[in-house]
Amino acid sequence: MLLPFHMRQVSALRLEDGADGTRPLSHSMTGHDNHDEPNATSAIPPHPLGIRPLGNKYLSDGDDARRFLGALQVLPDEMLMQLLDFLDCRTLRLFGYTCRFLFACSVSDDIWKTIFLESELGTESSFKWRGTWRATVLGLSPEQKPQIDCRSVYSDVLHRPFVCSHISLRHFAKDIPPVNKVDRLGDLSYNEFAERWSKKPFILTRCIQSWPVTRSWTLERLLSQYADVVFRAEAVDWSFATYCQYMRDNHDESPLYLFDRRFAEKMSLTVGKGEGAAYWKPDCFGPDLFELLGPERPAHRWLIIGPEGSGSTFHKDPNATSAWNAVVQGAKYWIMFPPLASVPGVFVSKDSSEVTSPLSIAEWLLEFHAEARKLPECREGVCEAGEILHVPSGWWHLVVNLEDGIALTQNFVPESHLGGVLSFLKDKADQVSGFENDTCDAYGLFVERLREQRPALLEDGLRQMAEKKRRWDTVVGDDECGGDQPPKKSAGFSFGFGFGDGDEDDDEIP
Ligand SMILES: O=C(O)CCC(=O)C(=O)O
Ligand SMILES: [Fe+2]
Repeated sequence: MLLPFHMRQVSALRLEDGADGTRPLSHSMTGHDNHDEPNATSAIPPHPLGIRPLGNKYLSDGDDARRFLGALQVLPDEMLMQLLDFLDCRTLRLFGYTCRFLFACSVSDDIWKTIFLESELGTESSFKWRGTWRATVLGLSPEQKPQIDCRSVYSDVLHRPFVCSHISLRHFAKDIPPVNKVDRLGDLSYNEFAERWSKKPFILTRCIQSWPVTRSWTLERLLSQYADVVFRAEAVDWSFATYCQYMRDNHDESPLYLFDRRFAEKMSLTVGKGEGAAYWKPDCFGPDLFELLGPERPAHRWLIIGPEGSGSTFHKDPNATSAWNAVVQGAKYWIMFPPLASVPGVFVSKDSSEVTSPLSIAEWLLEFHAEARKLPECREGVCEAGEILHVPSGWWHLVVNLEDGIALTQNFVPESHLGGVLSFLKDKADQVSGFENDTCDAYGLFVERLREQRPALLEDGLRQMAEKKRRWDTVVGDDECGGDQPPKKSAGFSFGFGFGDGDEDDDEIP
């Protein structure tokens, strides 16, 4: 995964009804909703401490807790929170006891997550998860929740994460405009894939039913079989039992996502057709050219488990690979854009090595989903349990779990994308990822293996690569070519987005 550099979008919330702040938000923050329709924010409960969005302050004639901050009043809320990030656990608690506003800041669970990760607990794989990072660090029981009345605290910075962790994500997966819908097919042959589909996203509804895991894996069964197996979930390595406790009882805006690439070894699974196999790669995607690298291939398969609301923020998959993602339990909403599209709310550095997007999936959905789905390049779909989705090389995607779920994913290099992968390995060597540390020339290694085992294909790939470069140079002129930012469309610009029969060239640009 290409990890984005996150940037929190802080925008003012609209005024909330109800002077006591105990009523749920009654209207959307996006301003696009019909007031009679339930929307993403209509079921949000009142904040447990009574914290309210900033806009409420201007209609209130009651207390304003911010006035008791003393000299710290000059600092905006964002900066106060950053300041608190520097405090250790004890100082943070003491600071929180000095006034109501700082108390509200000091119980923010994001700060406690950092404290957890930096403490000894952060390196343990099994411990008691207590519903919040703060309760877990401090060993608090459910009755020991913070109880201070914070109804005089008005702050978007403090209220917004609460909104984001309670919005209805299903709302965003509904009413997909027909032109946006990702194609849904039964199954495909390799020839059909190679000829028509390798550059398009699609969902196969009858492809993975024969996998043993499709019939046998549920979260409960995995828990009974693998409770003590330690899996990677972002920055932590937790036993599956611990992760399940977390998954069932957390209020994080971006829940920790279990994403483990050594799962087959850890669970003693056999992958690939044969006696006792748990699952195998579907035939339709054909040969995976990175298999020529044998044990030197970069990381390519992952077990993905997460609660409702977890998922992946906008990214392109590593090394210009394509991918498939099979849902074993749950359902995932996908929103995708072709390689050259500008995705609303996602900013890419000139060489595309850095991606800046809103901190959380919920925040992107609230701020940008309505605008994004109006774009002609947008593709959306829900991949249900028993279905598998194809992500073509270079496509942007954001994925969110609509239910607690299990998925298996694999990245691969189909013959039709060989030129794009070779270009990436050669021209973006600094962005190549997933190889063992001692592979410093991934391009050289891949070319060598292709030359030994598939020489004709290598010639083809090198031709594709040279042709791409020639066309790119013609369109942008030699010195303008700094990365793969889409060129400004001009009369002479001729790259398609690949919505025809799939043979337009919308690959990564050299
Ligand atoms: O299931 C998901 O969250 C999507 C995973 C993904 O996009 C990836 O592995 O690159
Ligand atoms: Fe991905």
